[in-house]
Amino acid sequence: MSPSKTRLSQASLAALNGAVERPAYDRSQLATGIVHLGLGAFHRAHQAVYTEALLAGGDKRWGIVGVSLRDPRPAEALAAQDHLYSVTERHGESARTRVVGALRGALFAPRAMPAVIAAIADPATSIVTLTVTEKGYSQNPATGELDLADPGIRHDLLNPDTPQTTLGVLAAGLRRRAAGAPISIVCCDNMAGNGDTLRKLLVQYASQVDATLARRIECDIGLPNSMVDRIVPAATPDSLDWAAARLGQRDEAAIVCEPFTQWVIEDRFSGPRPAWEDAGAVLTSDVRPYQAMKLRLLNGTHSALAYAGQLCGLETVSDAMQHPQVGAFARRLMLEDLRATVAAPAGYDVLAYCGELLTRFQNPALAHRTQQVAMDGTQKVPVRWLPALRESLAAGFERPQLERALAAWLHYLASGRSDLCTALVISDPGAPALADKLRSAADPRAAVQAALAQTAVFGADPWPTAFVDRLATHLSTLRRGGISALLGA
Ligand code: CS2
Repeated sequence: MSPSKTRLSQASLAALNGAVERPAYDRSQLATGIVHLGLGAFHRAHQAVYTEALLAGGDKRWGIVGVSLRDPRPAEALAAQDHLYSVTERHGESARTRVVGALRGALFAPRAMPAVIAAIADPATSIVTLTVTEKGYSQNPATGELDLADPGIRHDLLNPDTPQTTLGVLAAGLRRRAAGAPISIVCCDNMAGNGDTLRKLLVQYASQVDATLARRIECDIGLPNSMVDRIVPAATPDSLDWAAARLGQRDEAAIVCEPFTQWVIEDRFSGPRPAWEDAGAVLTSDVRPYQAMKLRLLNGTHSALAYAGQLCGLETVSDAMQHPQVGAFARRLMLEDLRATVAAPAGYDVLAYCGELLTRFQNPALAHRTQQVAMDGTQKVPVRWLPALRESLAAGFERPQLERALAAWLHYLASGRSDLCTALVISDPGAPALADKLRSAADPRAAVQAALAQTAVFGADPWPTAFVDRLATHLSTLRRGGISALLGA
């Protein structure tokens, strides 16, 4: 079959390959009830898919306007195809493809700020959802407070009507909103207490701009915590070609992800909300146990697979799982060290959850690159590894696999090369400062001490000397023999 040149659009829906599911409802009847900030693949494969089920069920209030804050490409690709895109769920040989119609608009904020602010201020909007990644909140990861030295925040405090940051955009929209129009903001990023954290940061930001707004955020706006889960690799030229063959049309915003999906949301909204529970979300009074379980077991193990995988020259998470040493290390890290730090949410079998995670990581149909998961480690490690490590050390427990993971990350940052001597692409704005400290130290012990003194990553509380010694031993093993020496030891 020759590759199709037809681009996915409203007019081309009828011509899609037969097995592809498509919106059966009238998209022109949708209202915009949701504004989403962070128009990456994750939102489109997760919250938008839950919302799509409600639209298909006849509740027309919840069309979505998506906003990109930094990257113009998603909004451009989506605008060229009437904001339609496909999601294919793949595991092994099985695949299910549907076209999602929930998106009504896509804005690139730097070019459309008045429209973004107006969308948040519109009384018909009663939900803002967010996937802006951990670094999108201008938070000092160690103190948890708003980072007033962040250049974006400094810009926005001086120019609150033309903001650049997530907090600045939210505050500008909320300020223009009538006080009596209730709204909820649902943070969908991988952070513990994500809604509570956002409320604190938004209040801290708003109190510098407008005291009344700060009070409204504190008292009137729903900011539920939520736990989101679905493995959604970034698209590649290959995944776009694969999707085009399946659709019979080009979709430059196509997503290929895993079938698994989970969303646990704290039932603490202000004003109307979509009945996401009808689409499989769990609404509950306490999300924290779910967040801790997911952040530590899934994301914690994912990061370890990413750094060990990068050092071994392994391109994808499933390659890393198949590698004898790296795969065994990841299993022990999850099942022995991290599992011991997790209290199961009511009715949960944590061992079964771990088994399912390991199967998901092995999904051979996904090209989930270790380089993608390795990004932004200075933001992720303080959420995924350090709380478990601190709690364990304080209670007198060693976590040998977690310590090896931490040493591997430090070595990855300092060496910038895999064991095969290929240069690694490290994408993390916080990495150079940490890498400099590690590199300029005289020996492994001094390097570990200098790294742990980076309070923005490791916090201000001192670390036990025996722990520092163990990390230093691991680092010298890594310097001498690479990751295989560390994992083989
Ligand atoms: C991953 C997550 O890139 C990463 O850091 O650990 O994006 C992970 O795939 C999702 O949280 C799964 O829900």
